[in-house]
Amino acid sequence: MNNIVLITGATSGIGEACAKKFAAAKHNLIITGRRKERLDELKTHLENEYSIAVLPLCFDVQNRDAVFNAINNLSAEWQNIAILINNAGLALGRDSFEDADLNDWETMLNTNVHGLLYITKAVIPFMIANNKGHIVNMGSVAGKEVYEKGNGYCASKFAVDALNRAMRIDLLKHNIKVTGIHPGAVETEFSLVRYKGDSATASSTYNGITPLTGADIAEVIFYCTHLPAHVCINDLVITPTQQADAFYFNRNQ
Ligand code: NDP
Ligand code: 8X3
Repeated sequence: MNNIVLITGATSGIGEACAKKFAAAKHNLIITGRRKERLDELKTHLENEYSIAVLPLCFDVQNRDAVFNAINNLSAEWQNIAILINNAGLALGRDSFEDADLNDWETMLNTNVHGLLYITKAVIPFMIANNKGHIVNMGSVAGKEVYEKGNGYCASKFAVDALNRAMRIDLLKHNIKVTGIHPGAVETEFSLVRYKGDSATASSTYNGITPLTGADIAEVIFYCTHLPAHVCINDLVITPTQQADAFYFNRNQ
């Protein structure tokens, strides 16, 4: 099977939008996440709608053994992964450093950094064997600038930015493209997760702006991964028009 795209965190938001975008272009997909029902629903929907093959893999990216078990046990036809979208991730809390919860920090670092490392390490042997591949790493404006009460989340996304650059250097000899995508405000389940179910605070994140959607980011990732073989976009920062960077917003009054 050709054209296989592995998308982590495909059960909502940007990952789910990527799954729909790539499915519409007839890519076969491996989709991952912890919520099995959502994975199964998405598989059924995409296979019926686009006549492609979808393999759902349910695991927590923080669990190193679960990641390697899932990827190492792929059948030969699913090993031919052309594109890996390292998207699974989260923010937890928006607290000043001295008040922040150690468990929140550990979960963010274990998911956003360790999880990305495990998945990538498990997948790259297939790309190396093919002498080609494309890895897309989901960073953030939070990985470009540190903001107040961003501490642990910013640290995790600065690490993603560093890993993105490090991978590009080390995997150069294997003809593997590496692209960092760094969005600003995208309206997904992200803020609801960050504010632990407080929907009023979560929705206030987008007050007075038209935020990006998961589909906007999926469009950009699709573009980056469909350029000619000799072209690699290294790094992109994408914000809503009403957001300049991690700090400055032009909110409607
Ligand atoms: P969502 O909360 O909508 O989606 C997050 C996805 O990550 C879900 O599919 C979730 O699946 C998965 N995920 C989270 N933790 C784990 C885990 N431990 N193991 C496996 N999968 C996990 O948020 P977004 O779509 O917005 O976020 C996607 C990425 O984009 C994240 O890396 C985020 O940091 C980044 N980002 C988001 C921005 C935004 O404003 N929304 C801006 C910049 C970057 P499940 O719960 O089923 O496991
Ligand atoms: C999500 C964007 O600004 O909330 O990564 O950190 S921000």
